[in-house]
Amino acid sequence: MIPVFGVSGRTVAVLGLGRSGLSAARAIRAGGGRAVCWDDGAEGRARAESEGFDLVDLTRAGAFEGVESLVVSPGIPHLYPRPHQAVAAALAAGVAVDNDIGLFFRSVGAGEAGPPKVIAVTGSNGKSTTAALIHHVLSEAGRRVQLAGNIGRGVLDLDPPGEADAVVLELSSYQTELARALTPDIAVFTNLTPDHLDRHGGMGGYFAAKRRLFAEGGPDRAVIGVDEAEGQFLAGQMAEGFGDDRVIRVSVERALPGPGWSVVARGGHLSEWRKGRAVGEIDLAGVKGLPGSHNHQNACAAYAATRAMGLSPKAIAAAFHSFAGLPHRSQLVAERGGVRFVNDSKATNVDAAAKALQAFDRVRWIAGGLGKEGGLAALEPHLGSVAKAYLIGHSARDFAVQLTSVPVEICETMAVAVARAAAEALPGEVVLLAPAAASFDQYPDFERRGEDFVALVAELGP
Ligand code: UMA
Repeated sequence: MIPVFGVSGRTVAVLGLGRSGLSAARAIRAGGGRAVCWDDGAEGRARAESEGFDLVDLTRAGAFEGVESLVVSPGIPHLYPRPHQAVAAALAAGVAVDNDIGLFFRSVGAGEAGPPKVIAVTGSNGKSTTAALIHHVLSEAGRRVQLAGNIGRGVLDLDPPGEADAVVLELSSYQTELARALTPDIAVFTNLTPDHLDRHGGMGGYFAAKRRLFAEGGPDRAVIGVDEAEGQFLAGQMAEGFGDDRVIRVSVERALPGPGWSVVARGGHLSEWRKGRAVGEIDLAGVKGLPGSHNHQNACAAYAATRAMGLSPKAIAAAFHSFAGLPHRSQLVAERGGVRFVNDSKATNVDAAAKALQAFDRVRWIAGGLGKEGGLAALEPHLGSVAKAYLIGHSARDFAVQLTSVPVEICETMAVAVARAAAEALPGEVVLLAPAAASFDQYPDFERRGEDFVALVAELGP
């Protein structure tokens, strides 16, 4: 655990007692502070109480008297669509609102061990795979490295790192928006497509939240996907000129001419360019853990970040080949009678689902859940590979109305969808779970949804 710096003898309120909140409370206590905790759910409160933390209902009048700051969990709205009642009370009382990421950056390296190299990854899609891949490449190269953040481990839960160590953080827009300190050495922006718009007051707010990772005086090195206008804009703002080595541009759509530093993947071939010359390359076609063009974008970003850490193209290529991929992201879970079953439960939005669909030639597509703002219109150009859609969850009927160009069947549950898709799939086809929707109508999270798919596929037998 990383003890929080600067809280000794002070009281800090913690709202939300899940993975990030509880680890923050423990780290505040380890730093000599008093954590007063609250969670709207009885389970969260019980967890904190069993560890001896004081519970204070932060929504009650006067709850912030004597409180230095409020640490808020990422799943709790701090501004849009409206601040949680406790956050609103803290803001009204002039109490600083922060999160575990802000506490991490203020505390890491504050002790004698010195600051580690911190690589922070954000973006709409691919940030988990990119962060995990950077972690894998660095550890294969013999570096001492830890991984945390949105990927599932609270950042304050890490072992205190020293100067020779590296830390890789996956950061969501919820986390970057709220953190009061945000100072990575290397910052990575994979891509930007609409997501979480209700939490950011629209697309501008969403981009602004992600951009905070690249604020002035920010990272030594910025790795930026430039296949959308926002990435191009950000790269343009970060670079002094086109040849500025502080920015590494990444694309999977086009060559990037000019004297700058760039990493490009086209036709399954990754190449690194500096001062107009190719200085490194990797054939991605044979890298099993990273199928499809969306994974090639992740590979480019991870390549750029680890090159910026001083690794050779050869070492990076060798590590790519031993990367197994992440659960719930283009995860091949079974092959049965020539039919492959692929779990991409993490495809919670339309863009991620489009990328998953494009990675295969002929797909029995399981989709649905809690559909997001904007509908499925953006998926239309990517439905060519879909033999049939098997629709589940709250949005099943709504998705059926929107999907006019492919055969559909309303299955309601995952069990029915898996059984129907498996029964109809022909050899060479892929049964793909890529919901294009959140999971919360039927599952606690996308992980549980993916696990259900995997278990149902296993029940199909050999
Ligand atoms: N809670 C309240 N009031 C509310 C809402 C929630 O008290 O109005 C309480 C819940 O009762 C619960 C706690 O808050 O006890 C949960 O907090 P949380 O939702 O922030 O979840 P954590 O367990 O702290 O996990 C968070 C991230 N969750 C979210 O961003 C929603 C995890 O990302 C992250 O792995 C973890 O911190 C460690 O850093 C998950 C996620 O879904 C994977 N991320 C989103 C995504 O990837 O799309 C952004």
